Formats: sequence, C-alpha cells, structure tokens
Amino acid sequence: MSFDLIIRGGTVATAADTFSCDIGIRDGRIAALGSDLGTARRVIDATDRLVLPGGIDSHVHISQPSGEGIVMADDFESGTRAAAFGGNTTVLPFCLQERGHSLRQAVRDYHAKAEGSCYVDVSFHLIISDATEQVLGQELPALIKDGYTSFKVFMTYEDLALSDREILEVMSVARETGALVMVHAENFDAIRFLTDRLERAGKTAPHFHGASRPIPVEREATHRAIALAELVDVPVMIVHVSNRGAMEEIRRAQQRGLKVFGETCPQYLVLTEKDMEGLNMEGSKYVCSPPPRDKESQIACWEGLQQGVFNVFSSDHCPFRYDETGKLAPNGRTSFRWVPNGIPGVETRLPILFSEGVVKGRIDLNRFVALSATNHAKTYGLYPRKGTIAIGSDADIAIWDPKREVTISQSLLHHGSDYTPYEGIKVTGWPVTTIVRGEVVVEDGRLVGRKGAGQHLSRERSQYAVAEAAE
Ligand code: DUC
Ligand code: ZN
Ligand code: ZN
Repeated sequence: MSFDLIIRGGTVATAADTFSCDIGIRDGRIAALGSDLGTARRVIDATDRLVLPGGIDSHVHISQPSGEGIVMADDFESGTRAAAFGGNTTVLPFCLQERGHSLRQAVRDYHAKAEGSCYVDVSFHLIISDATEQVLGQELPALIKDGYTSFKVFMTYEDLALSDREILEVMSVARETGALVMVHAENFDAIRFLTDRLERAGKTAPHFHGASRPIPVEREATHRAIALAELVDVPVMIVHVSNRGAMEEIRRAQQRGLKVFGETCPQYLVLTEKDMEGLNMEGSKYVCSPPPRDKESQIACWEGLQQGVFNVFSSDHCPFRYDETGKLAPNGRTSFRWVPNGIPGVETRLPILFSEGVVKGRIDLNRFVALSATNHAKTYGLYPRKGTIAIGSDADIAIWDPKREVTISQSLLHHGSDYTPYEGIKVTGWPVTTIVRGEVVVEDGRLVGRKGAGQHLSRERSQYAVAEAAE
C-alpha cells in the first residue's frame, strides 16, 4: 500500500518514548509507523534529524484589539507563518470580547480575520471581559458546546479586569459545562497603587514597569484565583507564571489534590528585569506582564517545568512594533503605564526550550515534547488528534536539526514585529521542516505552504476539566 509521504530514517520522539522509525502518511494522517514502509509519492530523508510532534502553542495573541491607535504586529497570515517557522503546527490565539460587545460577535469577527489566512491550524480561546447575564447564561454555554472549550479571565487591566464575584460567576459556567478557565493573575488595585506612586516620584521610564507589578502582586492573585476555583470546585490554569512564589502557590494546591495547572513562557527562563535597565524607551521592547524577574525566578520556573508543576510551556506571543503603531503609540505619553504589554515569541519558543532545556540537560527530549505539544493537546481538548505521533493522529510534525547552532536575530524571523527581545541569544537545535496534516509548510527553512491551508479546530472539552463538570 502506498503513502502520500514517508518520513524516513529519523529519530522519533513522543512524550513517552524515543525510537527510530519511518512514518507513513496518508490523507493527512499518520497511517503507519515502522520500517520498510514501501512506496510514497514523496519521501523526506530525516537521517540525523529528530522527528517530533509539531509544536502546539496554546497561548498566542494575533490581531487582538489593543487600545486606541495601537495595532498588534501580527495578523493571522504573519502570525501563523512565524509559528510554522518555529516548528509549530497549531496555535491557540485569544478571541477577545470587548466590553459592551457580544461574545458571539467577537467569535464571528475572529473567524473573519483568520479565514483564508492561516499556514497552521488554529483554535480560539475566548476572553471574557463583560460577564453579563446574556454572556454567562447564553453565549458562553453555547460557544463551549460549539467547541470553544477554554476561556481566559483577567484579574488586572482597565477594560478587562473582572471582580472576584464576576470570576466566581464565570467559573460556575465552567463548572457546569466542563470548560477550562485560564487566569491572568495579577492584583489590579496593587498595580494601580504602585503605578501612581512611581509616577508621582517621576519614575516613568519603561523599566519601572517591573516595579509596578512585583512578585507579591502576582503571588497574591495566584493564591486568590486558586481559592476562587476551589470554592466553585473547578479546574483552573494559571497562565504565564514568572516566579517562585506563584509557582509554589500552584504546587501547594496540586499537593492538596486540586486541579490547578500552570504555564510558564520563554521570557521567564531567559530574560530578567535587568534587560530593561538603562534603555530608556527601548526598554519598552521588554514590557510584558507579568514582567521578567531575576535569576532566582528563572531557576524556580525551570523547577516548575522539571517537576510537573507547569504542564505547558507557551510563548505568550503578543507582538507589537517598536514604532508609533505599538510600543511608541502612546503619543508623547512616555510613562510605562501607556506602553502596550506584550512581546513576540512564537517562532523562538521551541528553540529556546530545546537549547536551554534538552541540550543543557535540564529536561529530557520526552519532557520537551510533552511541554511543547502533547500536554497542550490534552489540556485543551485536542488529544489524540493533535500533539503526538501515533497511528490515526493528524500528521503534524516538526523535523529538527538538533545540532544546528543559531544566534537568534530579528533578521532570521518571520513575525510582524520589527524586533525580538531574544536578539543575540545563542541556541543549539532548530526546527527545519514543518508539516501540517501531511502538507509541508516550511521545508529546510523555506516557506512552501499555502496560505489558507490552516484550519480552525473545534475542540473537545479538556480531559482535565470534563471529569469535574456537573453531570
Ligand atoms: N497577558 C497576556 O496574556 N499576554 C500579553 C499581555 C498580558 O498581560
Ligand atoms: Zn495574560
Ligand atoms: Zn497572553
């Protein structure tokens, strides 16, 4: 029997095992694993290469409304193209409901933006910014039924922050429907207080962003988010964890048997607040929330990854340009308060984790696969269709050159941002070929995929949340 594609001679790794085998692909799915698979329309030689499940980045922002005069640097075309170059085959962007608007309409708008533009598969999380009766009673449950099975709530930001009461109401909907709640955990009042105090002292340069939201701000909100989830008896994902205090809150909850999950991101492994010092406005290139901390926080985040406190590693790709459409948009208002929060990272997430994690011996290859693909699929209702190399799964594959040495530089990248906060970082290991449902999208570093070939995925409920849902 013949295949559409055979990937031959590579070392295959899943979250569980590493083995040598060929992969036979037919009709976009993995049809055979073995040797001497016979003929195919096309054969890719993967000798000396790693053949891994395509990365799933479950935390990216693309074309998200970001405030007056501010434009996110990636649309679905550039964002998913950069994702493919970074060895990803699926990304999960956030569909933001703006206050006063319908959630259903926001989803329609996002589909219109993504339609015909994607190089890799996408699936939307929702952001609930307006917890009205209409949203909680009708729109959200209906959307969850339609396969939008995860949503994010914010404990900070003007126009986004929900009160504790509102978070409890939203969590109750998740409890009833089996959706997974993701929480941006920072204490809004504390940030406002500290920001006002810094501004009164004339401390307005971008590097004071970090001082406006120090570790206790995140640790307290993490504790509170977990307590709220415990009250409602619902699983919760604490996203973009940056430090030991918040990590230990999650660990303690897990040790008490609560279904609390954690995510960390590259910026908390390789950047620190020192990167912003002495840079004046250029410090805004590193402004994201929570902010990168210090060396000890980096160690804590590695511990979280090694010990299973964090089950996913995402980019939190949130790209702006260093110009008046993005980081400099505030138009004369130079305080860090006005700098849009977020940094690009969808293309560099996996090389950073591979190099700093696998090559430097902090995690093994199978943990790398779990953190970069498999656990995202399991957490967000895509497994086993996505996130593994198994017969019947979608043929979503990244072929890696584990020895390639690359110095990360803006000139190599494909995102819409005009800088990378990871400029100059040296990595070993790079994804060279990316295959989505059996179609080659990036081949030896060249774009060969078709714009629009990426599809939106309707998702099952999280396998972690579903058991908790009311029958
Ligand atoms: N939160 C995110 O999840 N992404 C970027 C900015 C933010 O605050
Ligand atoms: Zn967030
Ligand atoms: Zn984010």
